[in-house]
Amino acid sequence: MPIEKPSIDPDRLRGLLEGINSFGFNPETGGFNRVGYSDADMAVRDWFAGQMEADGLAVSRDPVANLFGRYGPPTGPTIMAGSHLDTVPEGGAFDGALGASVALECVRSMRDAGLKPEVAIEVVATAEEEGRFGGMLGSQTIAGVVTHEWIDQARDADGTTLIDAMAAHGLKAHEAVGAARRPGEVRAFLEIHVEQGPVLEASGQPIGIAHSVAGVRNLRVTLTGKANHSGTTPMDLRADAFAGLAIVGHAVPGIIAEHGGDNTRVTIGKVDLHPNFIHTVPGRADFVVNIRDTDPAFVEAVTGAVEQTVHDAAAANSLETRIVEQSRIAPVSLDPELRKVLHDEAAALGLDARSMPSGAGHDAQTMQSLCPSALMFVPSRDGVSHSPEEWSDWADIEKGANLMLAALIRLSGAR
Ligand code: HGY
Ligand code: MN
Ligand code: MN
Repeated sequence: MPIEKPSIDPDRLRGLLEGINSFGFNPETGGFNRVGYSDADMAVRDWFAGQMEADGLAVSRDPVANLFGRYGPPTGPTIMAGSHLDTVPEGGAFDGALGASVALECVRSMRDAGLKPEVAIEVVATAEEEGRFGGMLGSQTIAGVVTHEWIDQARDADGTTLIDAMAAHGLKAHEAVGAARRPGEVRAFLEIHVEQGPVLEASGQPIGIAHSVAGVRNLRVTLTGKANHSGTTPMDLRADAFAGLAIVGHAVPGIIAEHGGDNTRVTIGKVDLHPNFIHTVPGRADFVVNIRDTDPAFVEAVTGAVEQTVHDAAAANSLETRIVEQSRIAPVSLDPELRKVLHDEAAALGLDARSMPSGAGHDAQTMQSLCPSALMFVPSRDGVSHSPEEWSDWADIEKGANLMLAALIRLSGAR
């Protein structure tokens, strides 16, 4: 018989998520646009900070616009729970926003139940998790792994620098270095997130508990040939940048088969051709190759094979190449003791929880370098994410939120 525990208020949680999603909504597509350091991203942060202040939490921000809402003892160690508020372009309603909302709803539910934590709980709404500039700047700042060198080179796919994007909102990017929380101060970091894949829906399980999180490597590639007339330039005299790109794209399945494994994912999601006109042979192709795997050896092997293929494709089409590593986030195993707490609390709630890898990157994988971190999933309909079609059933969300609540009560010693 599941043990009775305080439970969350699902209507209040839904209202909070809808409040977040009133920022950056595109009625034409149904997508959400709060890319890192956009006006919508900064506006939602002000709104979310206002929610936490109205709840009586001690609210603070760090130099990269991470938000913290503290509940419980004003000093001493804390347990963090949350996720990111930024989205990909035309993203979904749940990616990141669900985790920040559930964390605040759990604190609200503890407060309503008169539960006071022995160890303070911090609701965290992180910044720039989706990697507009390549990394996961919010959680990397908290964990203290951001460098001046990375900040200096950080720019988005359109060439906007991180420094400029942040300065537009009065933020100084270099202050991220040195804004880390002290090791030992943060006892744990917990994140709930939509699965963004098909596994839980297929298995009929309402909860996933991640044992590991895939690493991410982004290669920014430029192939430079010669723009020329599409009618007069013979095929064998071209230096066609798209022809080189096409060879790389076509080679991906073979590279994975030879150098990767079952969890290897390679995506070319952004391509810019120049001058991008129908009557001109492309003189330049700019694209990013996104490589992911839970096994670092596969990430290295596949990266090497992709780089070699780029060089071969360039040689075959008289192109110059430039490959810049835009970001490197290592695969991570998450804390086994925290995972056991989640599995035990799930069992106590009568929830069937699946232990599984995460193919998507998450703040929890970055936070694991600072403190024990945990990541739990609720099912995604058709496994879809990073799309306006993203959806999770509220019955599953309620189960996941109650599991987060039970884990926070246990870990914080709330009574
Ligand atoms: O792209 C990802 O892996 C995550 O959604 N940031
Ligand atoms: Mn996410
Ligand atoms: Mn995402």
